[in-house]
Amino acid sequence: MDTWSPIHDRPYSPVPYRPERMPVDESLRVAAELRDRMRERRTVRAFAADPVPEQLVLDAIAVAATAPSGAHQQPWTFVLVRDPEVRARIRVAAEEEERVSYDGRLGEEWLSALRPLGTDMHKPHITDAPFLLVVFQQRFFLDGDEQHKHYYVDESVGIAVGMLLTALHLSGLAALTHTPSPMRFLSEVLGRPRNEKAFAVIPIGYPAEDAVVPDLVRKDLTQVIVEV
Ligand code: IYR
Repeated sequence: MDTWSPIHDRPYSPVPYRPERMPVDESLRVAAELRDRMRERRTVRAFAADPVPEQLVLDAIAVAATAPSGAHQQPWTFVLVRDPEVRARIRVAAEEEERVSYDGRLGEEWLSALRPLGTDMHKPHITDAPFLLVVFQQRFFLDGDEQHKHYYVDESVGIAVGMLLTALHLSGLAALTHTPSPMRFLSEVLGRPRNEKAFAVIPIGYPAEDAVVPDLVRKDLTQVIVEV
């Protein structure tokens, strides 16, 4: 298999793309099943200690890494943090930032938007979930001393994380999209290069037996679709 390297100086050669056409009735069945399964996805904040096969996480990352990206620059790095000591340091730093945030840095409007969810500065999942994945966005590509700008980085990495969450859910796993703010400490603790910026911290595992989630209601499709 080819190893990827950035292309600046020549067009990609066109290659045929002829996926087998799915019969419409099968498409409809798959789409409805996927819709119903994805309606069961919930953000989980309490994880069971039960081990998770690492392959499930690696396969979900593989799915995320197929996301479309600006100029096909694939501006993402997935850091799978195994070292318990590193995880402990991330938790301490994240809880320190969150304490300042919840103590007022977020501002009253933001804090009242969060109140219904009942979140607070405590982030036990950072150390307690079986896996911790930290997603970084590559703001530019570093080629020795040369820098090449990346395009649509937020959009590309956001799509990749959406695909990751979908893959995890369809594999039977639960996850939390945690965005401590500011996240600069993650680059330091994880030793990431200067072209990378933390995007999200994603604990992964099975929900704890006594896990609860807020009684949320999703918008009805009539509230999110406009047909013109
Ligand atoms: N980053 C904080 C606050 C927070 C912000 C939003 I917007 C949320 O949807 C949830 C939490 C935290 O993780 O607690």
